[in-house]
Amino acid sequence: MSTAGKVIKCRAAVAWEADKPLSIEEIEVAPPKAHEVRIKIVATGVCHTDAHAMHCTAAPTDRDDIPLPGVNLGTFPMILGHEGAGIVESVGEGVTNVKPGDAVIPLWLPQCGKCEHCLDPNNNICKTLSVNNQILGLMPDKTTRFTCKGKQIFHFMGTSTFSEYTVVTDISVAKINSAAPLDKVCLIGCGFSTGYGAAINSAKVKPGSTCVVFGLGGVGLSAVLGCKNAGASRIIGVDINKDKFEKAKLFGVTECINPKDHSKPIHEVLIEKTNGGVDYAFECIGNVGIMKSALDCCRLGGGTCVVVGVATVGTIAVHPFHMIVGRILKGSFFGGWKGVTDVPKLVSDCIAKKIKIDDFVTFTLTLEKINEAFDLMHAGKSLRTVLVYQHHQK
Ligand code: PAD
Ligand code: ZN
Ligand code: ZN
Repeated sequence: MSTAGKVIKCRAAVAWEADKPLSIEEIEVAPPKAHEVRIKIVATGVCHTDAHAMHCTAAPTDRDDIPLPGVNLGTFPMILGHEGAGIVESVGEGVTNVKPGDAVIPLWLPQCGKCEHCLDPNNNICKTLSVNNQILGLMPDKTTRFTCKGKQIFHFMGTSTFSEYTVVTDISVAKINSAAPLDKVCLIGCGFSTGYGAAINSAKVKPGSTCVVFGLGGVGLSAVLGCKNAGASRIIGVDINKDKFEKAKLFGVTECINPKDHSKPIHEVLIEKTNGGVDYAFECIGNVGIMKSALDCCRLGGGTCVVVGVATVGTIAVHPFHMIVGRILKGSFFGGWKGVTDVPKLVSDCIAKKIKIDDFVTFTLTLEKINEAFDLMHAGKSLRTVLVYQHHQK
């Protein structure tokens, strides 16, 4: 029996308040309104940005720091998750780009295709992100599609994939090849694309160059793969967890450094090792101190530091002379990809085995085990945990 136009009851992991484990609840998911799409989520990755959001106590409107566009940290109660893949269940009025049955990846960075940023081939930050109420955990009409125990539940990053069903806007959905393994390509929804694109699009790594990647988690190793595929000849991996090194080498890291093994600051170690500094440095941790180290180890006259990690506290203290001598400091949001047009291509590259996405999945769990996925992340044991939904309750 069709569920279109009806409220769907399903399970979701609800974050009721900060610093508490997520709780598995039965929720109600309202039908999609105009220009919205309801998706049956099949699988979702667990990204460190979800963990940041779980531990953020200040609501977006009370924050004294600059809010990250589209990322609603601290909007409790909410349903987290932004690295999912699923099948369109139904669509609202006026939706023409997808139809029920299509395989899709929800996008936390929309692509309206019409604004100046979308029309610029070098800009992926769609202007709608600043005005679509995603930062407030709401749909564009300022309401939510989720309720639980009579309470309104907020969305997260416009995707909320820690639910068996979710509702997104039609500019926040990429239609992908239905032959794709959804329990693997879900990682294209955030971590993989972010790191890989930071090297390919944001840094535009040149063949023969020397790169350093700080943080060898899912995002960092995706950056490593991007550097490797772009032809970098030396890729140095930096992490304080030495257990990350073996796997990092399989992805293309040519040498590993643990800052704990050195008495000198890490940027000095790197400048010495590379005879003057690296061509490209990627910060994939979210620590402002490491962002500074990443900039400091860049070579004079063009060494480029790309900030990828999300830092929820602090600022990068940069002496102007560091920039005058030609170092470049830049950021990367979703790896510079335009979701609607580029995500399907990345998925095709996975199907063609040009990208070995399976290598990033270290654990596969059910929705009930979601808190274990966060424990594995915090213990440094997982590259990515993917939750595969059972859909046995409706
Ligand atoms: P992860 O927890 O899997 O990996 C982080 C890695 O950093 C781990 O291996 C840690 O051991 C290592 N680490 C921690 N502290 C240090 C330190 N002081 N020195 C060296 N290594 C350290 O996280 P992830 O790969 O899922 O995400 C990494 C960051 O990227 C995180 O901040 C996340 O919020 C951010 C992110 N940004 C975007 C974007 O669009 N810019 C998208 C997705 C994720
Ligand atoms: Zn993410
Ligand atoms: Zn746009």
